[in-house]
Formats: sequence, C-alpha cells, structure tokens
Amino acid sequence: MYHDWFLNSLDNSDKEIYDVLINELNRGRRGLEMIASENYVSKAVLEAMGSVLTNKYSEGYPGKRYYGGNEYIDVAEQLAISRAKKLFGADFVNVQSHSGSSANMETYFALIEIGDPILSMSLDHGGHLTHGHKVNFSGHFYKINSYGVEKETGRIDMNKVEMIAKETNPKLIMAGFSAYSRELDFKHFKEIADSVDAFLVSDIAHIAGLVAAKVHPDPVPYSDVVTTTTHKTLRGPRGAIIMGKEEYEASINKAVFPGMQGGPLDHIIAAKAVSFKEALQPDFIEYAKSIKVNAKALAESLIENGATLVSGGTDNHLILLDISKYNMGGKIAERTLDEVGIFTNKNMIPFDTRTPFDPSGIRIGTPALTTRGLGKSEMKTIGEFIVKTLDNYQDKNVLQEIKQGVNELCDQFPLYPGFTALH
Ligand code: DSN
Repeated sequence: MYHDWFLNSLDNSDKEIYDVLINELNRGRRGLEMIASENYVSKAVLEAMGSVLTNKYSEGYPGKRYYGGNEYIDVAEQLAISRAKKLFGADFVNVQSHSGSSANMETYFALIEIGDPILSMSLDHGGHLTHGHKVNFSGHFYKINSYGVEKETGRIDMNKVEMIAKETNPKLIMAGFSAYSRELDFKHFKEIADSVDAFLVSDIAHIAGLVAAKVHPDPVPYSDVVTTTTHKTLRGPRGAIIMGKEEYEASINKAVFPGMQGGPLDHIIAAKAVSFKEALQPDFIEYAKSIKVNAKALAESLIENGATLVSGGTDNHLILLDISKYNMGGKIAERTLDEVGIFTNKNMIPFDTRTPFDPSGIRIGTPALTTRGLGKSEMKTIGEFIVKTLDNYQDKNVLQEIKQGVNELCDQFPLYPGFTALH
C-alpha cells in the first residue's frame, strides 16, 4: 500500500524515474541475484528510507546537535545505536557513516597518522580498495603492505601474516575482505597486532549478518575497531557503522563528524535501526544459517558439475569461481550469466594473470536468494545452470533453455509480491 502511494506520486511527477524503479523491480523479479554483496531489504526498511526524515539537518550526535528540531531524530539515532550495540556486543557504535569507504577512512583518521604503515589483504587476493589499493585514498595516504592467500590452498596462512607484520611493523592491521570464502581467525589477528603494537581493525562488511547471528567467529572481542556496511548479509539500508572499544569512541565520533562528514542521513539511520531490530529477531539467526547452508549446497553442486572454486569451497556466504580453464574472461562470463538471468560479478582470483576489467573469476553469493526463500534443492539446480552456461557460452539454444529454467525458478519465488506496477 505504501509503495503504491509512493509510485502514484512519482508516476505523476517524473515518469522517467518511475520507469527506472519499475524496470529495476522487474529485472530483479526475472533473475537470480547472486552478487555476494547484495540483498533485498524488508518493506519496513524501505519505508524508513523513503520518509520525511530525509528533510532534516542534524549535525552532531543525539542530545548535542547544531540545529534545532531534532527531538525525534535523536530518538531514531539512539535506537539505532542501542540496537547495534546489543546486536554486536560492542562498547560503542557510531551509526552515521555514509558508506563502508567512509567508515574505513574515518577509522584510519581516528587511529593513525597520514603516512603510517598499514598491513591488509591485497585486493587481487580478496581484499578491498579502501584497505590500501594504490588507486584509492588509502593507498595514497598510507604506506601499505599486504598479505594474501596461498597458491596451493587459496587460504590465508596466519604464520605468513605474522611474518609480514614483524617485517613491516604496521600501525594498523586490517582483517577483512570482499572476496574470500573462508572464515577469518580474528583471535590470531589480534595476537599478531599486539605483538607489533598495532591496532586491529576488522572490516566485516561481507559477513556482518553472519557475525550478528553468531554463525561466524566474532571479531568484536578481539578488534579495537570494527567497520561494516549495513546492506550486505546484514540486510539493512545502504550505509555503514563503526563500532569498537570504549577508549576509541571519542576519536571515532570526532573523525566521523566533524572530521569527514556533515549532516547525517537521518532517513538511512532510521532504516538502520529498523534492520537492526529485524536482525535481533530469532528468525534472522535462521536466515543467516540458511545463507551458509545454501552457499555450501551451491559450492557442492558447482564442483559436482565440474567447476573449479578458489580454496575448493566456502565457509561463509560467497564462492569465488575460477574460470581460467575457459576460453573467455570474466567479462564475457558475467555477461553470459546475465543473459540467462543469473546476476554475478566478474572478480580477480588470487594470482590472476588477467586484468581487473576482464579477470579470471566470477564471485557468487547466496544472501539475496536466501532472503527470497530459495533453499538447498534450488542451489543444486542453480549450480547446474551456472556450469552449463559457462560450458555453452556460445550456444544460443542451450542459453535459451537455461533462461527458461531460471524464469520458472523465479516464478516460484516472487520478489516483493505486494508491489504492483500501476501500468
Ligand atoms: N562493492 C562491495 C562488494 O561488492 O564487495 C565492496 O565494497
């Protein structure tokens, strides 16, 4: 009902953007969303995002604002903070970061000086741009040393991390990734950080929902600061939070505002609060468990059908498919999978010999499809679809047949069933 009201207004004022929304909804309905960092928020989260709270300015923090009229904004931000603290068991939470990149920048600004050494996972082994890539602010502002995965196992060797830390004396160690399908040993990371007197920052953007549901080892007790986006496995609005030990609260808050950001996005903060309440419910634990069960089932199916997976499988929500045996790069693989209605992204694999624009990997995840209600048996079918698509990427007839299968699967699991296009 809410959505119809929203679309009614938009339909009358801006037909072009109205069409974008309808087309995007229909694109989602017709395909299988398997981008590991994407998800579908609840209608309640959408409502909070598309609300009057977007109108307000509220620089500062609850009870200490630079503008008047923030009595209700304060309630929303305080709820977001207290719910996130409960969810993650953190001493403090700052809920104002606009994105994962801002959260990481704010954390570096709070903890270390420009030019200081950082140790982080390299992007081509599964890290993230903001962990120190040379094209990113982090690579410009800090001296970056990297750890990666082993060629034979596709896994991080913590003894190597320790060795590199001892050699390079980082001021900050970053534990986190955007394309690694195994669990991180945060306790060991903390021991290494302590041994070289470095801060341990854990970027749990990908696994936050799994951590919140306690189906992944918990970084919070071991990390000085933890950053996360809120829109991946955590299934909240697009944005981020920073949390950590009490002694860093003041410097993190200062780095966020006034250090990096101006007015907070109050509609997004309210939506964060809504999603944290959802993540505190028992059914979220079931959801997080199912993400992992589905990822394992998908990995098994891919392997049974002849695919090669980096590290040979998964312990979390994502799978990195090594497509180097095919006579094509990730660009064509991603496009062909798109054509049959399976949405993934091309991704570097460790020791990749190709470029980031056309790498040797495809990254796949199960958070969105698990939200949509798909289970183990569907994962088995999707594994078959994916391998068959890659094996037959030049055969239009086979691709058409797979597309038909994808459509049938999509019809069984309606996406946002209450939302109706008005024309
Ligand atoms: N873009 C996100 C991802 O896809 O993992 C990370 O920032």
